[in-house]
Amino acid sequence: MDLNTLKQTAARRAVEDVEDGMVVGLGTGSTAAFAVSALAERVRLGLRVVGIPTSERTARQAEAEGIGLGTLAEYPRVDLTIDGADEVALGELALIKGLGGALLREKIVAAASERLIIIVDATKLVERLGSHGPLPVEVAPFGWQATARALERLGGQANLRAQEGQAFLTDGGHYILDCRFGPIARPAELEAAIDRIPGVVESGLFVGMASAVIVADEGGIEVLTP
Ligand code: ABF
Repeated sequence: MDLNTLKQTAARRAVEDVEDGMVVGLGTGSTAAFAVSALAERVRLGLRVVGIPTSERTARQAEAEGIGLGTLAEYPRVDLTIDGADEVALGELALIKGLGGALLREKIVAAASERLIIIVDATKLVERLGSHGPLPVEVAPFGWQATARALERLGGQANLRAQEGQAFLTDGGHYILDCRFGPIARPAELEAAIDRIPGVVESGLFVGMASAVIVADEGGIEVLTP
């Protein structure tokens, strides 16, 4: 089974939890995009939902596929958000998110949600966060070099994310520093320390937020709960 089939399998399973009349947070990334498509299929069959997109990219996809969208101003309480992740720590189900560049809106929508369902293929599971890749941290462009130095004092090697020779800009007009911390022993403590740095807008550590993680691998689907 290829990776896309696994992502689609997890996405379809998550969308089964959506009920008529729900306000649904729509995640970002290739796995979440499969969930948007699966939800759109159900909408075409008569399911009524309002989608709260976590990025401009997801908003465009959802609109193109026929899902009606709303905002957190109109719907401050989200019933269920379905989103992907870059790494999932077994056990407490803490997450690294943000390689897709949408971590701030993803975290705002997740925090407004009754339930956050994370969908991943099994390659995203780790013993300790930071084992696979960097931790993305969204920062204000002003003085980002000073913010990077402060992150390095916490032990992370910070690199400004670039795209086509320019600093990558998030939907909110911020930069992203991809920080290599190596395996992270205490994600909640690191998240709190990062949040205290002036210039940090949000970190890609999502601790204590996932209600469930749906993992697809060759053997089928497993639903992990914290
Ligand atoms: C979003 O998309 C992000 O939080 C995460 O960075 C990324 C995962 O993308 P993919 O599903 O393409 O691996 O969920």
